Amino acid sequence: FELESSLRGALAANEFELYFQPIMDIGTRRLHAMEVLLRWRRGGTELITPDQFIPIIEENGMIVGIGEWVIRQACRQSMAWQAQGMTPVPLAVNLSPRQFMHRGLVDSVRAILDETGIDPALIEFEITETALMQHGEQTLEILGHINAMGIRLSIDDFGTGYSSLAYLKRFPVKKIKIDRAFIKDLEESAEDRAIVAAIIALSDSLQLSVVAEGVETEGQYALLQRHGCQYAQGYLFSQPVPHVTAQLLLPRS
Ligand code: G
Ligand code: G
Ligand code: G
Ligand code: MN
Ligand code: NA
Repeated sequence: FELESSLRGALAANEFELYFQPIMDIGTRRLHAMEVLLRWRRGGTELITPDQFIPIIEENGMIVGIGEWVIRQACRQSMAWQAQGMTPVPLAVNLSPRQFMHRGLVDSVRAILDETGIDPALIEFEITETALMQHGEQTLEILGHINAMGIRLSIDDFGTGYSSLAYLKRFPVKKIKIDRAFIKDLEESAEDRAIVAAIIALSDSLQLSVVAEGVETEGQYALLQRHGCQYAQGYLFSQPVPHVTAQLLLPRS
């Protein structure tokens, strides 16, 4: 409750910050994209992670305004890096279910693209399987609009919900992110290896790209490479960071 009341003024007080976590191309070990992760600098000092406040703002509806700020800020940041001569990489922004289902989403995204002038190919939205499965037809319509704008969609936390890859083919989705629960014990668990191998194989045949989340060890990385996984994200490469250097954004090829 105390958090909720201090959240009310947080946007106006400019207390939110974006962190960025690299998503690496496994084949080349180069940067492929970055996930945008929201942080709250409460009262200008204490750093609060999203698991502590996203559920609150998702419940009270503040996610809509804050989420719009995240999208706008990510677009502005990308344009600022480009103005500094850095090679842009796509930024993946998380959308929570309520944000995704909000009627104004498509219009506000369109306005942000116009206002910032960003190439929509440099923005991706991550949504969870659960959000996708909740509302059939309306979901398909919203995804269609987003896709038509040129923004790519990926499925976050894949494997934790109840969807199947075959079902996902109904949606204009290009990428899935295997939940870190399946990566954590990859080296010890033949079962997890079999699950991950199956997800990768089926994704390949459906022409979906695959990101493994929560990659923390070279052993996991080697296994993923051996199974033909394209992309990896995790502490092995970097934690989410507040400042992105030119070094990180080196040209990709
Ligand atoms: O950053 P961290 O690793 O603590 O993220 C925890 C959770 O918060 C993840 O599930 C992530 O998807 C979610 N999250 C992080 N940033 C945002 C954001 O900007 N918007 C939404 N809706 N969720 C976010
Ligand atoms: O041997 P292991 O328990 O890691 O096997 C787990 C699963 O991963 C099995 O389905 C196996 O066929 C698959 N697998 C193991 N090694 C490879 C590999 O080098 N390439 C591919 N594509 N699959 C592998
Ligand atoms: O649910 P989503 O995938 O959007 O959230 C990403 C979350 O995973 C963030 O909270 C981020 O800090 C966390 N994360 C990223 N890489 C790793 C990792 O290698 N290990 C663990 N344990 N968490 C990670
Ligand atoms: Mn995510
Ligand atoms: Na995830």
